[in-house]
Amino acid sequence: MPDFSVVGVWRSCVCNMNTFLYISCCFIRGIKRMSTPASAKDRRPHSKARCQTYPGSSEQRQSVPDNKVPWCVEFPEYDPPEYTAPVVKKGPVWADPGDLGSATIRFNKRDGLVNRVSFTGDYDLKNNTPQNPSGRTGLKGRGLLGKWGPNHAADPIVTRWRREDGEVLIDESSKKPILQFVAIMRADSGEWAIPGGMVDAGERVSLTLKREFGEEALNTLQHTGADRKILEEQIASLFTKGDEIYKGYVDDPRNTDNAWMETVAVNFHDDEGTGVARLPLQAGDDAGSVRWMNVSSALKLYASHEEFLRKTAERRGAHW
Ligand code: RP5
Repeated sequence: MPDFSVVGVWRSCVCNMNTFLYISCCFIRGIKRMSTPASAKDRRPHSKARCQTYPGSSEQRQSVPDNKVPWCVEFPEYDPPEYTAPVVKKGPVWADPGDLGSATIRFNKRDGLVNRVSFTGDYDLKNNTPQNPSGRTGLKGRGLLGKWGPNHAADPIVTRWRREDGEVLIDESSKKPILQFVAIMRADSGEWAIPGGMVDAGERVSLTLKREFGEEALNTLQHTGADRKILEEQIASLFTKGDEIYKGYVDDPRNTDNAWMETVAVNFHDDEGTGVARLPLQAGDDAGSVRWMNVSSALKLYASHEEFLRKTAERRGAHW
């Protein structure tokens, strides 16, 4: 029997209001997602960002089922542990202060030299703490990431055609030419990856792309004089023209509920195979190894890098 008392009517209003807010939350997030770049639209729920054991530690994430990843889906038992790696807690120059209460950080803005704007649109703040735009990760804090909110990186995808005796090789099944890209083995996880890196404070992305490629794949830091000049000229010439492949959130295992990776991935293609394609690769900086790797759906790479290579193959009309 309906309760028409003042309390009853009030309860019913609050209850309906909650339902209304819940539906609105999902609807608004849906609209927000629809207005983000196409590259971010077709993403599945992040999975590497929910890896059980946090990288470089023994910290365990709370398990988050696929359907509970979006913040707008209720998950009353959600109470993830908090973890910030000791190296970040020490407060190196690239890290934010740990205590957000006293810090004056301008989230969703360019904050001095630090870019705190997300490619996914404005992210939510809860108690002045950024909320991962891709949803729950099973861990609070910053983990290994220095910045609260987005941590910006750049990924140079350097490609050439696979050739034998000067002829471009065609894959027998797809009848499409085979693309190769410069891959590095990450020293931290041992996984193969694009030689990307973090955008330094105030640095232009175009410079990060060149710098990271030079340091990790050609070991430019260890070269001096004329040698280094030649390498830098070759890189500069290839990197004058690139095709943007992806811009947005990265499903990185270091992500947390409050800190995550975003990147701009750009393809630099040596079509004739006469420039960077011929340079001797040499692993440097935080790369354990480097090599030209065939591009195909068999690739198993770090974070979202397989996805970036799939898009590159599509753009170049190459075998996948
Ligand atoms: C990934 O982490 C990005 O796509 C980029 O490749 C990389 C940047 O981090 P570091 O290599 O500098 O650790 O999310």
